[in-house]
Amino acid sequence: MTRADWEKSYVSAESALRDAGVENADLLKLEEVRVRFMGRKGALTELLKSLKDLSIEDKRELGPKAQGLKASFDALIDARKAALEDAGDAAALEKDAIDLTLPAIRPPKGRLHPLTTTLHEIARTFQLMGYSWAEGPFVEDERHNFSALNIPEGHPARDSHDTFYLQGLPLLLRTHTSTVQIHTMESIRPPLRVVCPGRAFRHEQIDATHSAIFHQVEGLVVDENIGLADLKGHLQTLLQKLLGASTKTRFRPSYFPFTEPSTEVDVKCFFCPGTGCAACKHTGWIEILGAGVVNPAVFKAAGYDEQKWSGFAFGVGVERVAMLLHGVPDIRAFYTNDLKFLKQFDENLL
Ligand code: 2U9
Repeated sequence: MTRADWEKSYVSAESALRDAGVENADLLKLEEVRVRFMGRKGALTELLKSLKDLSIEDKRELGPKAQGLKASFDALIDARKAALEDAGDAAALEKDAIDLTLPAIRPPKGRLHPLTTTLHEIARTFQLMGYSWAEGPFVEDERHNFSALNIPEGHPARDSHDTFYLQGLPLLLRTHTSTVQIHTMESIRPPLRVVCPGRAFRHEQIDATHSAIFHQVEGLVVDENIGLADLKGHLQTLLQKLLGASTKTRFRPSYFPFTEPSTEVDVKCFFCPGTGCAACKHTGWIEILGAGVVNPAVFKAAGYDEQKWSGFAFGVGVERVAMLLHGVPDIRAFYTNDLKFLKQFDENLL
C-alpha cells in the first residue's frame, strides 16, 4: 500500500467514525460500531495492520496518527458506555426510590407485666430502707421449705400448703419464698436486712383468688433488740408508699409457725369510706400482708444465737396487691397472656 492510499483510508475511517452516531447509540448499536471499526476486518484494524506495508519513515510518522485515531475511538466508545450505565442506574434508582420523608412504622413496644411492676414496687421500697435483694431456687428440700421454719413433719401447716412434690425425689416446689431467708441465714452472719421476691407454688384448686403459681415478696430483718415496733414502722412505711401517705393500718393477732407473735395487717378500705363494700367484705378493712417477730426456734435451726439476735419477718402476696391496686377481680387474668388485658397497665408505674 502506498502512503497516499493509507492516508485516504485514514481520512475515510476518521469521517466514518464521526458519522457513526456513537453519541446517541444504545448498547446494541455500540457493539455494532465496535465490530465495524475494531473487528477482524474493521476499518481501524485494517488501517493499523496496513502500517506494515509503509516505509520505515512513513511508519514512524503515521503510526502515532493511527494510534491517536484508535485512542479517540476507545474514548468515544467508553464515554458513551459510561453515559448509558449512569442513565441505567438513575432509572433503576428512580424505580426503587424510597420516600425518606414518610413517617416510620413504629415497632410494637413491650411493657412490664403488672405482677412484675407490683413486685418491683414493693421490693424497691424495702431496698430504699436498706434491705438487700435475694433470690433462690424453685426446687427445694423439706428442710428449707418446712423444718427450718419450725414446721416439723406432721405439723398441720404442711397440709395447708398443698405441696407439689417431685416424683420419687425428696424434693418439692417451694410453697413460699421463706426458703430464701433460710438460705440467706445459712450464708450470712447477722445483722441482716433482706427482701426475697419471687415465685411460689401450691397445689391449689384454681379459682378467682387462687392460682397454683403466685408471687411473694418476703422479708427478714435480724439485729439486736429488734421487735414489733420496728416491724410496724417498716410495714407502715411500705403501705403508705404503696397506697398513699394517709393509709391507715391495723395489726391483728394471727398465727404462723415461724413467727411469734404473728400478725395480719389490714389497711382501711380504699374503695369505700369505711362504710363497707364488696372489696372489704363489708368490714371497712382489707387484709394486705402477714408478719411477725421471728420465732427463736427458727434462729436456733439456722445456728443463730437466739439469746443475742432477734428479728421480724413478713410476707406480701403480689397478686393480691396487684388485684387491689388495679381493681382486677380475677387472679387468672394475670396468667392468660391476653394482650387486651395486659395493655391496660402503664409500664411507667415505677
Ligand atoms: C423466716 C422467718 C419468718 C415470713 C412470713 C408471713 C408472715 C405471711 C403470707 C402473706 C401473703 C403468705 O403470700 S401469702 O399468702 N405470708 O403472712 N410470711 S411471716 O416469715 C418468715 C420467713 C422466713 C426465716
